[in-house]
Amino acid sequence: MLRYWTAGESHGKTLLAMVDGFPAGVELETDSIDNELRRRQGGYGRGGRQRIETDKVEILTGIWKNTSLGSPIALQVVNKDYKLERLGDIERPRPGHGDLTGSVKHLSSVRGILERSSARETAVRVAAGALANQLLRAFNIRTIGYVVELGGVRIEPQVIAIDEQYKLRDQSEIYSLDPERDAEIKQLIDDARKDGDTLGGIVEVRVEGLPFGLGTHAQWDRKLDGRIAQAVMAVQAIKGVEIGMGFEAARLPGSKVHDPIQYDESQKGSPNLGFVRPTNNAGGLEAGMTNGQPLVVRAAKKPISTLAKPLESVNLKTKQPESAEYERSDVCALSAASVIVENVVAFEVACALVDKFGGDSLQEMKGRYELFMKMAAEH
Ligand code: EPS
Repeated sequence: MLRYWTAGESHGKTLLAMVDGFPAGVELETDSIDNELRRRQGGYGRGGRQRIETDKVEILTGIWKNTSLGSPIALQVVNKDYKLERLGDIERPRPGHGDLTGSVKHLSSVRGILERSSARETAVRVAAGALANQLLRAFNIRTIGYVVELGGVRIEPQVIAIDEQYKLRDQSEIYSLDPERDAEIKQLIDDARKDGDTLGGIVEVRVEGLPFGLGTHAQWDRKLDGRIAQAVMAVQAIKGVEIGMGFEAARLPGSKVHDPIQYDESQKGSPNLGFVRPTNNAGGLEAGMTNGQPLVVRAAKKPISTLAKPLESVNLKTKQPESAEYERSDVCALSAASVIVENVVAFEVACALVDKFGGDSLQEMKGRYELFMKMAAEH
């Protein structure tokens, strides 16, 4: 069973992820993890913190001669802006953040809550996901995340080959698949900044090259759609998750929703085993299992809750009305969210891959994968 936990505070010494159940024999490198960390720090609309940090991963354990050992892997991203001991408490909780609810729940300071609930923690979730992605690549499974809507403005994703999508996304400061619209979208963010406001939006993740049968129909807590929904919903500021057609499927008759099944002999050697679908409204998942089609997940991110023009709040000591606290923040961290959601989805897909093909070693997983593909093709 592949899983991970994280530890660390936004302005504490360090951030850690402990990855358990990662198979032995995977060649690991830090460049691709660092690349994701760099992308997470970027995107238009980020705040001052990202000019202080240059996030880099250290793989502290579970590795020998650049190869995973099958033992727990501890990942570290050190905070340059370590100042937790010097920071005071805040008295005017920010609506939308965990300030009020967390401090009441733990009978604690607000500081103790906001430092852990900050989206800074996603740096090590991205590191864990990017590590998992190195396992996925050994099976030719590829992931991409991009922005499809920002501040209510839709940016239609171009349906083209994934290599072309990577190129377009990496040209866009918004991390959308339409860099030509960057100027228009950046203006929205600039306007929000001028108004002391923040903006959210929607990101989409696609995963290609998935075999049939990751996840299960048989038990609720191992259905892959449920696993993905939990992982994505648990990213800071995410308020909605859709798979495939998502909420739109509720508005249409079945004849316009379900993806017809066709067979194309020429594709029988590919992960879809020749079963092609003219549409992919299911988003690659039927009954909690991958169906050989690309996985498509969307996540809705609310605007960041720290506003330069603060909202109405209450002083926790006096109980008198006062404006919420303002601490340095971002105007829009949606591009970062596209990186985070891509990587948390990658981790869940890797978990499902390990569940299906065994997690002791890459060699064994590959053997079982090949055997399954052969048996499924003959089925
Ligand atoms: C973040 C780092 C934080 C915030 C942001 C995410 O840095 P600091 O608090 O030092 O400015 O910029 O946190 C939030 C959006 C939040 O709501 O807490 C990061 O690295 O992603």
